[in-house]
Amino acid sequence: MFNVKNIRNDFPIFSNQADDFVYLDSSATTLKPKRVIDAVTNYYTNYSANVHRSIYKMGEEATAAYEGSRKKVADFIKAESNSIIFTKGTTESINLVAYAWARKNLKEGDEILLTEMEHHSNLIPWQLCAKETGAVLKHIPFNDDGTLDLSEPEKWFTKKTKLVAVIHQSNVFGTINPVKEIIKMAHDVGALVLVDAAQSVPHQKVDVQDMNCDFLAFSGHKMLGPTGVGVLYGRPEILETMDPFLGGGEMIRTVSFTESTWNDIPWKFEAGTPNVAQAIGLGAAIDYINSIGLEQIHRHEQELLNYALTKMQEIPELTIYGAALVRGAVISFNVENVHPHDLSQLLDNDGIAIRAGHHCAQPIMKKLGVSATGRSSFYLYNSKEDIDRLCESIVKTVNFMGGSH
Ligand code: C6P
Repeated sequence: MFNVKNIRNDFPIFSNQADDFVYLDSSATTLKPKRVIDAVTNYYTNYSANVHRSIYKMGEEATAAYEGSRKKVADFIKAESNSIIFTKGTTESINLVAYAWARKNLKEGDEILLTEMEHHSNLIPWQLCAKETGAVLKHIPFNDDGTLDLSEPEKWFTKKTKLVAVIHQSNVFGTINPVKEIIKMAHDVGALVLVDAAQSVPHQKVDVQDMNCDFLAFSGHKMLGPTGVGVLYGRPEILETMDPFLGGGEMIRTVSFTESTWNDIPWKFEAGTPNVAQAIGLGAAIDYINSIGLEQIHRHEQELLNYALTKMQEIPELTIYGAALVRGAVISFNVENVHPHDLSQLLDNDGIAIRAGHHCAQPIMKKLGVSATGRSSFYLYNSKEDIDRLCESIVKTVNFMGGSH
């Protein structure tokens, strides 16, 4: 039985905030269960050695825990361990591909295909890369309901398309894009595909074999893990052909003053002392998610999403952006005549944390004709009562601002 009350007991932050604290900003970052905090503390308290180089018991313990986490991540997305690179987060994972794969493989006139609903971290690396290589950027548009307009695939997937980089679940609309279909269309024209899975891996089963993507990027801190750790999955045969991203210790096999040779994948891409504690914490986060069950978490979130959509639609002054049928538990909205920053502040007075802003997706805001939106996002520790509190507080704000209620 999925029991939110028990789950909340696993998150120390609920004891340290006010009793009526409601956290609805898990798309930005999630709260951390005690198990993750303990795993990080345990590493620093009991075996805080460097990895891959310390030939003593404590060092071997640290290496085993670090590499053990890699295996947990690999199993979580149905990949092989050598295809899992630890990075700082989704942003660094995408930049790694833009530097270590794209700059080597793209030339003038090649096309990088993105969508209009990308997060800045899946836009800027490609803008920088296009400037340097002469590659051309194209963007699949989104419809009014926040779904991708894939009605004219031949317009987007051409012989010139060399890389498709697409968001799996929108951090603004919640839309879950048909990535399998997109990957098939990309592969049919010989392009590789990077999936930005920052908002999907924490909330639904992602199987890279079944999806058949070439790269997949996500962040530990959005899936109950520590900040400062993320993942790049890369198809091993592609990773083998790539040059390193960063140079330094541990990513080499031999070094002279003029020449070096590289370590095996994935270590070729992990220069210097890695984020050992954070990676170990991410392993603990995956253990925790598995102990609850990702499918159960997903079902709970979908229930919350449907409940929230129904309740929020009852508030006439509220506009919801995005109406995809297949979507995750995130809702962006605006309240008539209330700036989202003011709304967020007023909700905060009632102990409710939502995000307000452009959500690192300014092109989406521009197309919607707004400067910002409010956004509430849900995870396993949220309840229907949280949503009731949100709606009550929104209505209170509307009344305070002179609305019709
Ligand atoms: N979105 C949000 O509130 P980092 O910062 O590297 O961990 O993740 C970047 C990122 C990439 N792609 C998507 C789809 C994302 O949602 C994010 C992070 C947060 O929506 C912070 S802006």
